[in-house]
Amino acid sequence: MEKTFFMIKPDAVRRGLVGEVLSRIEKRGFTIERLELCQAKEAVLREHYAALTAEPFFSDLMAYMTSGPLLIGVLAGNDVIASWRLMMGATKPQEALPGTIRGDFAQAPSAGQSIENIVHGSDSDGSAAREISLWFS
Ligand code: IDP
Ligand code: MG
Repeated sequence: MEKTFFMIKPDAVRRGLVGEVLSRIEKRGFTIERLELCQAKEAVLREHYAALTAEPFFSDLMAYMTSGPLLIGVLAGNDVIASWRLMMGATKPQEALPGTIRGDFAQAPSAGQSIENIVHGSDSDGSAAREISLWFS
């Protein structure tokens, strides 16, 4: 069974959207294999987002992801990596379709703010394996 790593980001926890997101996962029929509330450590986040360290928004991203507790977890199911990405919607909330999590619960940031977009999901087999072992080692 395919697995993916997912997060319910600090904005979602702060806004009381944890139940809503988990409910969508359950209704879709994916298995929640692991789930943990934590405060993300900066070193782990740097590793997680290693491909983005040169981006101009990287420090805003770190501030966002450490702004409060978040949930980390593992989902299992057929084609769960791509399916969960579709459920999440596009990275930029203004491009995320209604019906997706980001399209229903997030909006474009104000100028100079980070994109707060509720959820994370691994983007490939390789990322899923890497992220699961990084966060649950
Ligand atoms: P993803 O979360 O849809 O996989 P990535 O490109 O991997 O998108 O970016 C990781 C996270 O970094 C995004 O979810 C978002 O929170 C933040 N981010 C991505 N691009 C931008 C940007 O252009 N400005 C501000 N934050 C961004
Ligand atoms: Mg990504």
